[in-house]
Amino acid sequence: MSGHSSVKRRMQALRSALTDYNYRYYVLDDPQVPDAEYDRQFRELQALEAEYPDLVTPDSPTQRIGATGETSFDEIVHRLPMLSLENAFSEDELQDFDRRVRERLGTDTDIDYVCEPKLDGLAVSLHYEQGLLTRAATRGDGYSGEDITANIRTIPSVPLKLRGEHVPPLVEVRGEVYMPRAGFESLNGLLRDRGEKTFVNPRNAAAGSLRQKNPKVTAKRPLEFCGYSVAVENEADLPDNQWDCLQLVRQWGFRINPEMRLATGVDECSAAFTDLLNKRADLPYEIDGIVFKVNRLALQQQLGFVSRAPRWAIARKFPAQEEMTTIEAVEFQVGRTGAVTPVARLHPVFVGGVTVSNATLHNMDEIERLGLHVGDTVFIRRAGDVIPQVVKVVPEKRPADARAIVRPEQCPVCGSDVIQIEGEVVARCSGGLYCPAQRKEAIRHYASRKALDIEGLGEKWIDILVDQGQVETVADLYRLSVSVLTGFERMGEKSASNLVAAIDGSRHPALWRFVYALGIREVGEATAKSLARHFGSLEALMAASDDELQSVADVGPVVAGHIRSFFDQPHNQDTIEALREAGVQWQTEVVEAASQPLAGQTWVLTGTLSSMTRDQAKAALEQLGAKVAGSVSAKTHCVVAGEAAGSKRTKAESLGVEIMDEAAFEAFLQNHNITGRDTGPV
Ligand code: I6G
Repeated sequence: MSGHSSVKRRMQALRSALTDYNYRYYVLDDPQVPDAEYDRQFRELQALEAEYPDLVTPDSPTQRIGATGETSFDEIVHRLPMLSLENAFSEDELQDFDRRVRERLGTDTDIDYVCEPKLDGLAVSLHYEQGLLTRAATRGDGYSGEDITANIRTIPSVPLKLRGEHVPPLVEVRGEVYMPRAGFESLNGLLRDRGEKTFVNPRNAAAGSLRQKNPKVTAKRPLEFCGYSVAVENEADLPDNQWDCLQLVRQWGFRINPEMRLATGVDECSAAFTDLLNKRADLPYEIDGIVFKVNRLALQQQLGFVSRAPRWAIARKFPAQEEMTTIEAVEFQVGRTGAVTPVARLHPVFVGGVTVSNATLHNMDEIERLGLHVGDTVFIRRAGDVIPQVVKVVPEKRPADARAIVRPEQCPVCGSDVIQIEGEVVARCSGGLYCPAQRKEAIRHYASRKALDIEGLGEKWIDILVDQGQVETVADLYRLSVSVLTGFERMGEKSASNLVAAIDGSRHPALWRFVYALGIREVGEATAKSLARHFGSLEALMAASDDELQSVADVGPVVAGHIRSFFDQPHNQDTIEALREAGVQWQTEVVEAASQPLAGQTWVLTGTLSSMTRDQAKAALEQLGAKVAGSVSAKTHCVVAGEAAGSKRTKAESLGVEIMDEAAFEAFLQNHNITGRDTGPV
């Protein structure tokens, strides 16, 4: 007796929770639980109702085909109800389905099934009268849906007129409206940039896009349509099996799913399931399972329907890509380039086929946008091979002791200041030369060709030297000896002495190369050259105020901020001092303002020059103070056009920008006492 009443209470709780979830999902567009959780509770209620039929109530969410949507679109009553599909969550459930099909048909022979990916979108019904699209409806509660004709007409893969000569007078094509992954990512990126709420998944995005009051908004959304069934008034107008019906749908101008295939018997269905599951991450759209349909329409008719689903079809579901869990902590990681990234530590959860216990949070803006606290219940999404993401917080489930998330002021790895320049979303550790997290990247950059050009010091050696504790900062490179290096496996005497010689040869770099080699954020080759020219010595650059830095061409407030915070870190200062002590002596530059006649000007090189290389021409122009850009604009001062100059020359002509041919350019350089082949450091 008490068992019966506790079952009754459980059923009541499930009914009320499911009704609430439906309302949040369909009316408020704001799901409160992931689909997988909804499905679990729905199935639990279904199972209890099957066991205790006297406890079924007419308002139970199981007693309707689907859920009611918002009523602000006109209502359309479906000619034939739009059913849903029975789900199979295991191999056993699929085998059971096939057995039931064969039992009902009274046959032992293998059944032919059409296997089709189940797109994660929204089912819609399209009506064509005399070949013309006349109305489109959502599934709604299965008996009537919403009139979304105006929005559907904006989807390019929906034909407005059916192709072909002999189209039946009334055709209904059903299928899925969905948003491909790439479109979903760019839409969410756009919404994020605008500080607007993003969509949890492509299906949510497709639903939100279809329910727009203004079709112009829908038209901008990357929606697609794929057909999966067809009905006509006179059955004789259709082939006698599902496969051929879909070929006809394709001939009328629809997209049908290219992954569709035929299987004979349930074992081939299982193989199709495994194949598709393996392909899932590579498909350009999301799928949540595979649908198996008895191919012959006569057999479909014989099987008929049960409550809300056809007996001749089943959806074998894939592992859910969204689940719910809680945030146990948020930690901050430092990447190779110093980016300080928050990472959520999760209560482990099985999602997208694996157990997940960490999720990236990208940056502090993302945490703010989500309104995330430690202790929160969240939706985790793991789609394809991408890193698991937190896509939604459920504020109703926030515990009283939830904690706000604060970005650390100091790098959790090296203790240097963490800097976030205004207008930038990423916070960074400013101990670039010293921070262990950035060590390898700092050394790789220092040794790279455009920096100190230490030949032979590639990533492989940097890994070994750092991992073996021989090198912590770039200054340690100068202490390496042939005997230390030959101690490593696969390092012969000759390559060891070559590497030591290459390191030794880097002791007297031009100032700009040294400044570039420090790896200050956003200080590339051109900016390093401008800084070297302007300040003449490292001491002057290190002591420069923010205003002085900003007086240099190319240096705005952001770059000036990066330079200042780099030189302000004691660890970076120590490393520069250690370099000096190790015998590294950058050359001081004395550059008179008068020798920079092109200062502030932007030049463009195009076509082939016969007397010098592109790099030589660039170096010569930079020596005269010009910035060399890759494209022509109204701000370009002059274009040097060599042989076979093309569109850049044409653009310069149309903008009235001065153009110099090779002879004029050579004369120009000679006038300034420069030969194009002079590529030495400026
Ligand atoms: O919701 C659905 C998705 C895909 C379907 C469906 C389908 O075929 C590939 N087929 C039917 C018959 C139904 N729903 C009712």
